[in-house]
Amino acid sequence: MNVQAALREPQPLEPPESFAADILAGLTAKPKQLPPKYFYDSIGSALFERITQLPEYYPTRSELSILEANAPAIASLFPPHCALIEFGAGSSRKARILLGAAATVEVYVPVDISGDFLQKDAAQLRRDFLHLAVHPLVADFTKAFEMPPGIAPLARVGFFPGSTIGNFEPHEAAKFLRHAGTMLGFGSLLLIGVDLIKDQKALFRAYNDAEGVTAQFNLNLLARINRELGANFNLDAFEHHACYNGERNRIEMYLASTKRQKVRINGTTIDFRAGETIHTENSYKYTIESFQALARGSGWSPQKAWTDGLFAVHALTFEGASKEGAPKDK
Ligand code: AVI
Repeated sequence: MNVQAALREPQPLEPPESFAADILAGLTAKPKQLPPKYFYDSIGSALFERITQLPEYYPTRSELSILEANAPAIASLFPPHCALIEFGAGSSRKARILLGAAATVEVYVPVDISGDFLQKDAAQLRRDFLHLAVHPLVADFTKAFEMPPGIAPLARVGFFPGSTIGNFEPHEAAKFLRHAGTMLGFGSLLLIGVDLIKDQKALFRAYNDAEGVTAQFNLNLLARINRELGANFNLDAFEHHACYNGERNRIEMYLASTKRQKVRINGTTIDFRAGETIHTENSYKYTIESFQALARGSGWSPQKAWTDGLFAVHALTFEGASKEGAPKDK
């Protein structure tokens, strides 16, 4: 599965009941909403891969070119004898740029919820980087997981590309950053890709591509519910909507019912009004400064940010518990 997203196919770590329960909870909530992590079954992951190649979807190209143009400067921040831990690895395309530039990385630990792709990719990496030990880990990287014992003596560098952090609500993003600090340890380095606030037309186009791939990606969520839960969504009676909310600095994605209709899921009937929406995703955008402020509040000290004006790659070092997160003095 060739995706960089963190919010991907929940199997095999999440039992199917939790998919059904989450879908029913979301569709009976007011207003209706569905968790974006369920976009990434194998069809959704392939559609996301196509999104990353669309002319309108600049983030992937921007991030790759920032990493390529600045690889030596980024690598100069890596400590000697270190392990590179990638959160939500998918394909190692971006990590390869770092691995090619940073000779001090001894172990690469890609962490992803989907094991198949990780194993295949690890075999190829071992052939391409002969000095490198590769320890793929199948885990939900938003929760605590056990690091491979072999990396205990090594310094840790975290890598979280793709602006996946933008799909978290800001409080969840802060929580993830604190968690990453705990997993990586005091003084560790984190490289994180974050999409920038920009011209609203460019943002609108990136989520409303002419070919309609983002619409297919969004609608695949309903198709997945039909496939896996035997539901009867009529995909022709729902439309993809994506708009930029300038007050909250986020793209919001919805599926809108084109008419009044009923849908059956697992023995439950869900009513839709004409025009009623299901909120499927937020994609938050930050300025360099607003992201650095979020990072500081989560215990990270900003070192440097590289940008092409559209996207930013931040280097942060972990300084420990932030004021909000720190245990109270007795
Ligand atoms: C994975 N994530 C960073 C993408 C984004 O841009 O928020 C997901 C996406 N949704 C629609 N297009 C791409």
